[in-house]
Amino acid sequence: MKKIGITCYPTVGGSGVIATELGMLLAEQGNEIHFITSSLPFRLNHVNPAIFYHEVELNHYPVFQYPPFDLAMANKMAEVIDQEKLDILHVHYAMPHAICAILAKDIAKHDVKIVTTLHGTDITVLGYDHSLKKMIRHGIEKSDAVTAVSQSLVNQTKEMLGVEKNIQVIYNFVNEDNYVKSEHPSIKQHYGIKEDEKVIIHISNFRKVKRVQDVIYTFDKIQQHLKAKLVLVGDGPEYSDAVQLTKQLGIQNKVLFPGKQKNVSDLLSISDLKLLLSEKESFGLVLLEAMSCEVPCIGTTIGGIPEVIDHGNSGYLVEVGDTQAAAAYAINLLSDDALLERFSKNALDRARSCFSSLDIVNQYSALYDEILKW
Ligand code: GMT
Repeated sequence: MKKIGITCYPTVGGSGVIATELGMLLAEQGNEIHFITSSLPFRLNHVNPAIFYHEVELNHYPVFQYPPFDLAMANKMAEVIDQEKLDILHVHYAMPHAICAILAKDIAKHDVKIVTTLHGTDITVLGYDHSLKKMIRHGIEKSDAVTAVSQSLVNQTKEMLGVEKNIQVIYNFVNEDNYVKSEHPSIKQHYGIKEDEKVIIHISNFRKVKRVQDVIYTFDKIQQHLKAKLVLVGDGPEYSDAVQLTKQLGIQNKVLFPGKQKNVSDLLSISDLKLLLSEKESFGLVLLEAMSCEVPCIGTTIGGIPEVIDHGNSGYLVEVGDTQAAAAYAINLLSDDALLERFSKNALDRARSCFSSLDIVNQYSALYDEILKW
């Protein structure tokens, strides 16, 4: 049994989901898990006596222009390391969590090993703010072990930061009990989707990098050839422009905006195809969620997406911005029932065989065991 601290962004987002699901699975395997976060991780829905939650509280002192959240986080980490005698502190993101963990390790009396998982946004941040380069590099180099969610992210990190450190690829996973295709005839009815209409789905936080407009342009071309509805799940900065574009194209009656949803597997279960046409994506957890629910995907050739989608077998890859190619693949797939069925089955097989939660959790456990020997 190991005592493992986990820090992540607890709000909706792939990295928070992975960190939380990992914690819950490690607890099921007999470890003691201590989440150290600013609020309760949104996926933390299991009652398990081996799971603890330590909230980072922030006091507002009038002397500080900006509340020192990262220092409060480091302080809480140090407290938990000493009180609980943590073996491992596993942080998600170098910035700021690895930096907080390194500071906490310096402060704490009890020795702890730091594992940092990179999810991609550290590298995206660098694109905007190069002054943070040394800080991110420090977080990576001072961690006892570093993992990244795709080989592409390893290459990008090494290229942009010039780090020598070994970075191990440990892919993302989904909880197979939650992401499974189920029969929901009534959902289609509730959303006004007819039986003979194909359902195309996109799920994201509507940030610019997700290129939601490309999804809409692709759908516009698809719906000119076959009966279909587009379900755009999520919310974020590009939401209003996305709504506007559907009106401009005159397809607003064919596009649904259900907003943020908790049970996306129910919506995936009524979907025939998933589109993720981002310009940056270190992995694309939503693709794996779709594949696990037997939904083939069309994604862009960037970042880790080609490591998830097996082009021509479980989905297709297109260049960023090539909505023509995305629509052509979609029309071909959605017009051929036998092909669609084969792709759906292949998507599920790939999700279960290449990204099995048990395999991934075992890879993290093996890494913890290895660094604890040092
Ligand atoms: O993509 C986002 O906006 C959210 C971000 C996050 O922190 O969850 O996603 C990143 O981590 C996910 C989990 O590893 C990956 O599936 C996403 O591809 C990655 N996003 C980017 O690289 C842009």
